[in-house]
Amino acid sequence: MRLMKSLTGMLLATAAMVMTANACETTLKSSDTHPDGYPTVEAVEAMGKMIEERTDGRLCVEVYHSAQLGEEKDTIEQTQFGAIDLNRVSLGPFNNIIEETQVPSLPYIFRSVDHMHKVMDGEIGQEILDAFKEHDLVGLAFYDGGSRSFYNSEKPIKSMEDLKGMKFRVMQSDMFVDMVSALGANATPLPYGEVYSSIQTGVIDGAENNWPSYDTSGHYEVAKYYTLDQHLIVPEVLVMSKKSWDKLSAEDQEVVRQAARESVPVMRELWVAQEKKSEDKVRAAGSEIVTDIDKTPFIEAMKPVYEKYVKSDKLKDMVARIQATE
Ligand code: GTR
Repeated sequence: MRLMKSLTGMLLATAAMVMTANACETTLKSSDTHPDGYPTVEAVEAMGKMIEERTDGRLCVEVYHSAQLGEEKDTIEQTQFGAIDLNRVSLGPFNNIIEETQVPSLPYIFRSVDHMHKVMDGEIGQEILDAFKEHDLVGLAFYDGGSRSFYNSEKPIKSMEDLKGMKFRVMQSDMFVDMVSALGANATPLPYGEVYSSIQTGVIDGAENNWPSYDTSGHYEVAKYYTLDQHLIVPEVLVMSKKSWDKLSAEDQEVVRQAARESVPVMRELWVAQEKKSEDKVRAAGSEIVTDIDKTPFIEAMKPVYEKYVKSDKLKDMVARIQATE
């Protein structure tokens, strides 16, 4: 009897799943390099739930986490072609394609995460989202990426001098290559998925990232020295393929836009908790953290990067407005 009951229960559950699955006329494929449970993955899933509810299950979102659809640079191209509908990426890999994304990716442009939020939640953030349009993409929302700092397998970095001659992986952005060179080190642009083995085999000495990525990528296992120089507070972005966007009705477009907006506070809350959890975990695992670092020489060393990348009046004006944002 018990067996019959549980079998009936299972059948009903399966039928319900099939019905929900069938009800989705369109399932938007969303890419993320991070593993299941990471704040960005969860935030897009939360957005998907809102979309599904608000379209009575017609429109659904499925997140392909852990780089199942490829590394960021490639998934960006696939999103432009329409093979991927949604993509959650750092602004870094957009730097070589969309010049406006260089501005919030500039080293030390933001004084704090609060400053970054003020800028990206306001007019400047909207201008940057709008810039995606010309590149077959629709910019939907910005997520947090904390602040990025250097870690390596060799030694604790206590000053800029210690970076000299070391090899660091950067995201695939020319600006980040120049940033590392300006600090006296050597940069190797690599996809995220290749960083662990490259550190392990000594191809590079280290990389740079925030607490959650340093933890969940496992990089802390092969690069235990982490110095909080916080050279970047680069936001992350959720974009949609223009091709997929154009297939939606105006009402559904609005549902997607609004749900993306509402996923931002969800993401921020998850982010703060994850930063703490990851910090605790890597400290307990034996990472050596240098917190006492004078950032002034790092900031000064960035002058040539600003000179090279902030050239047009448009970008100069954007930088000035960011600096003037209280
Ligand atoms: C993470 C970011 C990813 C990816 C990665 C990287 O912090 O969330 O989107 O850009 O860094 O360094 O490639």
